[in-house]
Amino acid sequence: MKNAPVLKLLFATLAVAAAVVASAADQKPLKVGFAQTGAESAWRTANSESMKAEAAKRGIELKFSDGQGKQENQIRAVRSFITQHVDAIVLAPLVETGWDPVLREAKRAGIPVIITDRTIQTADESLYACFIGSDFVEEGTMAADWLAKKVNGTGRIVELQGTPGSAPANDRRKAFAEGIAKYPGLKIIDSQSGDFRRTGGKEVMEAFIKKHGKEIDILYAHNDDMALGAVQAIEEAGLKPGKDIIIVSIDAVREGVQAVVDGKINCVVECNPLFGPKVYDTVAKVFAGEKVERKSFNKDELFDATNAAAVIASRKY
Ligand code: GYE
Repeated sequence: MKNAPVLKLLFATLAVAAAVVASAADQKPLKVGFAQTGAESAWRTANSESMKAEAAKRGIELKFSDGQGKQENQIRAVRSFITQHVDAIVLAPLVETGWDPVLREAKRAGIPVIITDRTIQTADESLYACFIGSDFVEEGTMAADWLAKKVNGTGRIVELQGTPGSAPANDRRKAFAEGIAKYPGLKIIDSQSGDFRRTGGKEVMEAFIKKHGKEIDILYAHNDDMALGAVQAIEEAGLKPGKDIIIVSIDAVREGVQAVVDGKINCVVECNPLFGPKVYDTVAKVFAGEKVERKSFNKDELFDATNAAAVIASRKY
């Protein structure tokens, strides 16, 4: 056929053009909806910042929703992400239960959901793609082991719990209780929620001091914000935090580590909130249909009087 070379050239040109169009479509920025719990703590602020900054860096179109500490707000946000046809939904679930109906809606719409920060309980594990966060059980165990050593296995403990029904409050409570159970001299004499907030920690600690006075030897707080609020309450009661009352908490936000340096908190177990990069790497993989790890946990450390001063300058949150 006389025209064959011309046709060949034409097809080749068309193929190149099609490839260019396809790759332009590939480069369309990913649209991601992130349903955040709220802004209850320094940890949360750092987590939101990491998610926003990393999205901006990667040219991801991020729809950010602050749930203001209410599950119904987060459910509403997920629904609105579905109607906006986002490519993926990232959910930091306030509490562990009650997500199945809205996750089913996302699944029906073909939108993958990545659970971050806090785990959920579900009857159907296929409702979310994967989990990225910290191991709260490990954190509670680390706090208990450190404490038992510090106080030689004896002391009366008050506990400031996080948000009721949340995975970190549930896991940190249970793991700590199991950790100290080996020491008959360690007893939890009171335990209340301060909702992961500094004001909550201060108020509940004031009530603990009123009720138990000098009986309190130890405070275990599920996060630094509550511990820092409690430090204030302890000082206002004329006692010395870190000496009269031994304090162990979780997160290792900069102010928490600084309090360890200052001797007002004795130990902070780390819970790293800076997982924006890991979340978007995972979103991209899920979107491309690649296999991802079902549950992936950040590596966390522990800071006390022996190492806090050495790390304070390099803390990133
Ligand atoms: O420890 C606390 C925050 O879910 C791990 O929530 C997070 C916890 C964190 O408010 O400070």
